[in-house]
Amino acid sequence: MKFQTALREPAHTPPAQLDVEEPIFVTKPHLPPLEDFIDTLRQIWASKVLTNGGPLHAAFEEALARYLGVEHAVLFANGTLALVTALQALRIGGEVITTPYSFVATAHALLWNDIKPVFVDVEPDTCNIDPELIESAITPATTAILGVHCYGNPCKAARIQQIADNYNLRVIYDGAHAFGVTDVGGSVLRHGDLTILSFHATKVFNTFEGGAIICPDARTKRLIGHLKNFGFVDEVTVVATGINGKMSEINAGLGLLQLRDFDSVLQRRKALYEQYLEALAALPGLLLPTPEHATKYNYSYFPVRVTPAFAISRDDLYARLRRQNIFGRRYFFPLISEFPMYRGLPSAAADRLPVATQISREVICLPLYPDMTPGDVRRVARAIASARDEANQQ
Ligand code: T4K
Repeated sequence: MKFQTALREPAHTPPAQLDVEEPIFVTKPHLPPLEDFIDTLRQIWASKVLTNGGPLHAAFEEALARYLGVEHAVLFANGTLALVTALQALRIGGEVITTPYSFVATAHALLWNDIKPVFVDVEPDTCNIDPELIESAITPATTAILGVHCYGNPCKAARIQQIADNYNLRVIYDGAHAFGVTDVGGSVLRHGDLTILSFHATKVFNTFEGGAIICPDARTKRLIGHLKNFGFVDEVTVVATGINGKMSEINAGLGLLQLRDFDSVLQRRKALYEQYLEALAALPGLLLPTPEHATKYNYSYFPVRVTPAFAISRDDLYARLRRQNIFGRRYFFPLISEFPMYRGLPSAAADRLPVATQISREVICLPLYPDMTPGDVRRVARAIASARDEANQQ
């Protein structure tokens, strides 16, 4: 993805309506028809198998791997537990090189494992860890690189792997935003040693709460299976201090229905995304996303950057939109490196992270979800244009 500059100056934009309209939130989860889910609930009520690897769990795990085009998936209760467990499965310790531009769970998973995060800056076009800055952050304590496919934009995985191979490091990807994304060669989830997914309510693909680890071989899958189930191998054998990371039958049953709907969800997201690009193209100073690194993209977020060339600041625009009942989100502000448990780290200094700091001060993710209407997109675009016009007239 690259942020692109608008090329045209707009004609006069009519002011947004003054009467308060329905709220538009940054996202609204897709859900299958309730009757279909009630059928799933009937199955669960009949079987009384609620969790611990029941039939819906098995079916969803298999269907998921097939749909995503990966070797193996291991289901989890959420993406954070999946990431904590992925690090344990690879026995990662010491220092891990990662990005400050992500949801805080990315780095929290390191602290939960007593690992020291080392932040390196991101690339301006993808918002992902800049591979060319990784080498200078490597120390004798470095064990791994933790990349994030931010907003679903693929990391430069080949370059990252090359560096990891040179220094004998493991590579883990936080693919919480990257459900269904492909690059040249297939699913982006195939990269690295392990990749995690999140199926949280706010994600492109949700199971209310949920997550997964994508892994390349059956042996690792078995190990992760033990780690997410207290370390149990059988009734009397515990091989690790595992956690309870299991996904329940309700979440897995919902996942099966969501998989069935996902292609049409993507089509609707794509149409709205393209409508945004068209509607906002005429606003100079507003940088729009172009997801050009994915061969198939998932349209998970619509991040715009409000640069100094725009009439008002990001925070002013954010506040003005809120007054119009439009609730974009500043994903990701503050940077992870600015939170209290990270800001004392030498790698957290803002002058070492100039690109991430700037993007974080400029970004707003605009509302984008499959049930949004073209009228909603027009309303958001109109509100942005009139915020700018009003400021210009003041
Ligand atoms: N790595 C990355 C890169 C991530 O982005 C995340 C999660 C993780 C790891 C961890 O995965 P999980 O452990 O969560 O599986 C949200 C989510 O809570 C979080 O899952 C997500 N990233 C993060 C980017 O965003 P908030 O604080 O923005 O959520 P919230 O509750 O303010 O919701 C935003 C809007 O969504 C609401 O205004 C309305 C709508 N919404 C939300 C929920 C929860 C609904 O319509 N229904 C709902 O049930 O954090």
